[in-house]
Amino acid sequence: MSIEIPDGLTELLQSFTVEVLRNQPGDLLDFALQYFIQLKENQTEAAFDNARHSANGRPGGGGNVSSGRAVNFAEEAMQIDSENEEDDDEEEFVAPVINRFLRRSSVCAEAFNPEEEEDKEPRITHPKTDEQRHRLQEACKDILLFKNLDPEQMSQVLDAMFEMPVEAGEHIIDQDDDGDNFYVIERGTFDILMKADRVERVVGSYDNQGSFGELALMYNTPRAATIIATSVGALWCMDRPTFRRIIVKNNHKKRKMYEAFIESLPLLTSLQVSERMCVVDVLSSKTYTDGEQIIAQGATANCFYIVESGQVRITMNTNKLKKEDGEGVEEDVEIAMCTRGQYFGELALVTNKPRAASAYAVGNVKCLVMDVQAFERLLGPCMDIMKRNIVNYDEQLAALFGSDTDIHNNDTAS
Ligand code: 1OR
Ligand code: 1OR
Repeated sequence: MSIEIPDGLTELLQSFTVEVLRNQPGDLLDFALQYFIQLKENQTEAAFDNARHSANGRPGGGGNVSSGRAVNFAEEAMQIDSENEEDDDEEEFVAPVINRFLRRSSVCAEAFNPEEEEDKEPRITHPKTDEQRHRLQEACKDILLFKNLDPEQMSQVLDAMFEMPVEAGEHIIDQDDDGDNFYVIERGTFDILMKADRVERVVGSYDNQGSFGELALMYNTPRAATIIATSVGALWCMDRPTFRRIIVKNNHKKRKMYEAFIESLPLLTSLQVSERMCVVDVLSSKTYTDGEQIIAQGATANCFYIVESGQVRITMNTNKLKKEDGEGVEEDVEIAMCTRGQYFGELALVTNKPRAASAYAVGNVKCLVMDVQAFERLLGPCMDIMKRNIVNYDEQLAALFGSDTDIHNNDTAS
């Protein structure tokens, strides 16, 4: 006699088992009861949501709830733990439904006071398969805003994030809207558009990496730009309460930690104090060991660096510059040494060219790193100082290799 396994049973039990293992509930029966009630409620909510999205012409975001498969219910499910991480509160598992596409109607009136906001909001978890978690970790590994988080905070961030497939042409963010989510790009290309004098134009783009949507959440301001997908892609989203509870709180600490250092930087003297604090918000600290390459000559540039501690050796491959008589040994020549408070990696961002030189750590090095979008948004007033230095590079380069050498046209991308 053959017994037919109902469609979805395996996935349903698998998802439930994963949740039991993750939550380690004291009362298994009670947990099961709440879990399955929650799944049922999620199914209803998500079906409603899908209907709403298709009415809006927006894709349903991958939640194929109408198929009735348990695995999809589990993807939709969200849990909110109660406040204290160390408490034995897993027994009190509550899993109210939060619609992951729900947009907050108004957030701009809220004050910036992360200490007051501390842990008021319940903790949010979106269950994920191992495969999803792996993809999420890959997408997040170079996100600067996450670099300063401790392992516990990072784990909460990963728990809270949820996946959102996107279509080409889809508006992820519209300028002037209120901020709901922060987005990390897993794949896909996106344009950044800004309105000036009622004319909207593309001011930048993201190519399969990076993140956006942090500003409205950090500063309780309307969205500063429009972000449109220019290909099919996938995003990971973090809800506003989690972003504020973890990232904004962390920024508050960062400001205290770096205030004096940032004030001391000659490069930033043209910025107002509040602007300098905004610079701190987007900087993250990266460490390098002796000999580690920080920048590769010829590579595409997407970051700017300030040395926090240690020394950074800048080298130039002379054969790459003097290609016509480039026979003989490839030679890396040291052209500069950067120490605490000095910056590097600005040239390629200013000229929009590949990296003109390489950078290596000498001993243990700590650098503050900023991405290209933040560099363009915040360091405009510092451009005069940077350009003066770039003229110096040109002069030194001409003195060393002849006046026809041009670091702005370094087309040695490897
Ligand atoms: P948000 O929450 O304001 C729009 O929503 C997002 O676009 C914003 O967060 C940033 O993450 C992202 N100026 C403002 N926002 C930018 C910019 C930008 N680039 C990306 N975003 N730029 C200044 C242009 C004068 C830099 C353009 C390359
Ligand atoms: P980047 O984005 O091109 C390499 O990445 C960085 O090395 C570059 O920005 C500068 O920040 C830094 N010429 C070119 N780049 C230099 C130089 C330099 N010094 C530091 N960098 N010269 C040395 C001048 C003392 C002239 C070459 C002889």
